[in-house]
Amino acid sequence: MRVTRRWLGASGGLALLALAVLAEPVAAQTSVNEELIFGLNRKLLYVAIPITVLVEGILFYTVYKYRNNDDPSPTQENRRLEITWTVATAIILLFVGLASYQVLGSAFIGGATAANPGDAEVTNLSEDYDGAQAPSEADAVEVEVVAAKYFWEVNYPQENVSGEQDTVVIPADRPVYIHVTSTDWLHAFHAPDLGLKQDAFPGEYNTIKTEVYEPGTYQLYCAEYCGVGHSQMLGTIEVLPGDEYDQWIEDQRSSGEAGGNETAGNETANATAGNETANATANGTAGNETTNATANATANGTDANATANGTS
Ligand SMILES: [Cu+2]
Repeated sequence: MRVTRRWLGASGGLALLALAVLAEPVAAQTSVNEELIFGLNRKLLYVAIPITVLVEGILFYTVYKYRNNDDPSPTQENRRLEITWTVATAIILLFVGLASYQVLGSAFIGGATAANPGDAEVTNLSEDYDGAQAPSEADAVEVEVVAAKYFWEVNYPQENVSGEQDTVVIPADRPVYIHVTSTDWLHAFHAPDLGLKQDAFPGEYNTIKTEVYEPGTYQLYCAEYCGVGHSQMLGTIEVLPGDEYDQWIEDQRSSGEAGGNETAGNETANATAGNETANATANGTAGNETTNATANATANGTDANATANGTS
């Protein structure tokens, strides 16, 4: 009776496992990173499932077959069996090692350094830190993401576009290098749908490389507990088709040069300042009126940005 129940439990478990694997939709790959990570996951599952089935099968067969054996004797040495399981295990581990190495050694997963150890300088970043990896491709796009409590500042160092907040705009089908850093303490840049994750350390840059296939909007999270505002430290990654991205960058640049850009209810202003750094945040609620104003200004004799949102 007990054995029957175990059999039922076991076959139920295996059926669930098989269902989980089969039911997993073969979703369209969103990025190279995601493709590599889930490709490895699938490869390893193809190895793990037969092993699980084999081991559990032998286990339950043995339990059932010897259920009435009141006088068990230990197994005698079986050299052939020992050699078989040693060799089989070695082959499996070799496969797992090689498959993982292929993915971890890729610039998209192991860091841009892995495939591009050159020391080409990344210029025009907002902080004077080491660690940023320069692209090896001519058409690559570079984005600087500076984490701070509790928002993401996004700059485009090669385009002289800076001060975007919480929205990372990148083109599809082009290599993108994201230089991640922090101004206060630990944060982590995490976009699970794109297979992107990188720590944001104060004092250094970490570069992640990606190439996204699917234009769209993806959620960006902070994946390192950083304080009371951590759960609100969200952003989005807008992936635009290549030509739309070029147009967008062009718009940002010209609005920056014009010194101002206005939309109803939203105001963005860029000013030029001498040698100063200023941060101001003001929130006010009065009667039926809510006003949020955030101003960030960083200037090395270059520029200052102010963003103001008002709803009334
Ligand atoms: Cu955080």
